[in-house]
Amino acid sequence: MPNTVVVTREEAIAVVQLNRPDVLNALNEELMKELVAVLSALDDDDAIRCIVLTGNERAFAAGADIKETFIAATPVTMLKQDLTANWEAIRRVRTPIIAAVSGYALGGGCELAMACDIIVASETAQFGQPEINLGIIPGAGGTQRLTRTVGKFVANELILTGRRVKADEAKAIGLVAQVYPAASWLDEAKALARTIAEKPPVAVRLATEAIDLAWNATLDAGLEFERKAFYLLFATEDKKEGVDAFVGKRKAIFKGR
Ligand code: DAK
Repeated sequence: MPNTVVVTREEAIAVVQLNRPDVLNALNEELMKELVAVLSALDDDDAIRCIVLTGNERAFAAGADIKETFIAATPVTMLKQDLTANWEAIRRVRTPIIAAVSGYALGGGCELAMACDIIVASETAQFGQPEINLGIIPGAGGTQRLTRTVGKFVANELILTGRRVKADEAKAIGLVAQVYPAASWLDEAKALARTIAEKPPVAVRLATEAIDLAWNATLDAGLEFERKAFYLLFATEDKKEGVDAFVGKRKAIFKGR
């Protein structure tokens, strides 16, 4: 049983809650390891079609655990620890992950949300990359993912000042897909997950892979992948089911085949 994350399965969706509330879900090594183990296990489970990653009302995560990770760290200890391995493992998860953010998503917390496929937020959410105030810079993808998301000029302003942005601004700059009322943010995130869980899983997977490629590849390579993925889906039972259901004016039931 993990100590620092709580997993709840609700039919085809799973909710993974970061659970170090006393330190605003600061990401220490134990939490990162447990998070990777939990996400990888859910990813291997065909019954789970969408994951909601969340914290609590006060914090999604306030970043790396500064006390545990940074006080005694040297370049060599950090290199040996290979902190990046956990983040790479999260990136390899193919089941779509919705980051449902309430309260603080700072530093590594913001980077963790950006490692997910969709970010939704409570109106109380605050995002930021405050590393500059510690004499460092984002190290888990922030300079790259935030810049690809909001562009160079907004990214520089946020990363060089450490300024926090509230939910509405985060939505306006494209970091957040939806802002929900504080009373219902998690229910809304779960409803979104259920909607995605009803879609054809192979198409969902190929769509997220293609969208990720838009960050990584040239336009030609991305278009080529999209085209092949599009053709491939014509071999699935779910494509036949989706088209048959449309023609028959009924709801499609997708099986991931
Ligand atoms: N680490 C450890 N403890 C933390 C913490 C953190 N990041 N954030 C909060 N806490 C603890 C506080 O120390 C406090 O503990 P006690 O004093 O009660 O023992 C408790 O949580 C409650 O926090 P506050 O008392 O400070 O609460 P406030 O409401 O006054 O303030 C705050 C909330 C979020 C504004 C404030 O706590 C804060 O500024 N926290 C630090 C935020 C921050 O600077 N985050 C960025 C850290 S750097 C990498 C992977 C990851 C990273 C880098 C590389 N690789 C793969 C290479 C990530 C780096 C970072 O995230």
